Amino acid sequence: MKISLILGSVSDYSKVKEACDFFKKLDVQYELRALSAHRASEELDKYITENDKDVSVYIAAAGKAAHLPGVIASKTIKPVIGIPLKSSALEGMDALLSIVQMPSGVPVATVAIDGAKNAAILACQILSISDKNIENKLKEYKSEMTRQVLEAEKKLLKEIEMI
Ligand code: RP5
Repeated sequence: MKISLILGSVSDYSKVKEACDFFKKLDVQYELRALSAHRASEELDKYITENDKDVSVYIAAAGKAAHLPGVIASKTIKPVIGIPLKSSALEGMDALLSIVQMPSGVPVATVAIDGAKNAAILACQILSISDKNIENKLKEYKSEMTRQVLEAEKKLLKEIEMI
């Protein structure tokens, strides 16, 4: 089983690289495709039909009138995470509203504008329900995050002479 990360355009790659880096760090299998819902709709449909049985979670990233996550959600019962991207004059609000306002019955779990890393973490959390190895790696990741936050707090408090 794998994570499928689909982009609305190859121009979106730089915005999702941190998700790819996170998957590599945790050694989680993923596949990257760029299949626009508007400009490659037949290829997108074919890809989902042929790969759905092997996909655990879809992540779809798109900017502007971002219909990609919703279209994918209409074709599968696997969880779909949408990443609205800032790629137009509307600063990503267009993509956010396009992705988050799904009709009842067809959910897309929407992360923040340009929130690729959280999308990757959420996808791994979904996989961790049935994968102990990913669960352990996520626990390590969260512990390290907490350690860094507390270290940063201590450094600040020392700098401003509160401790
Ligand atoms: C959206 O339009 C894509 O997801 C991308 O964010 C934006 C621009 O795409 P390109 O014109 O660079 O292919 O559909």
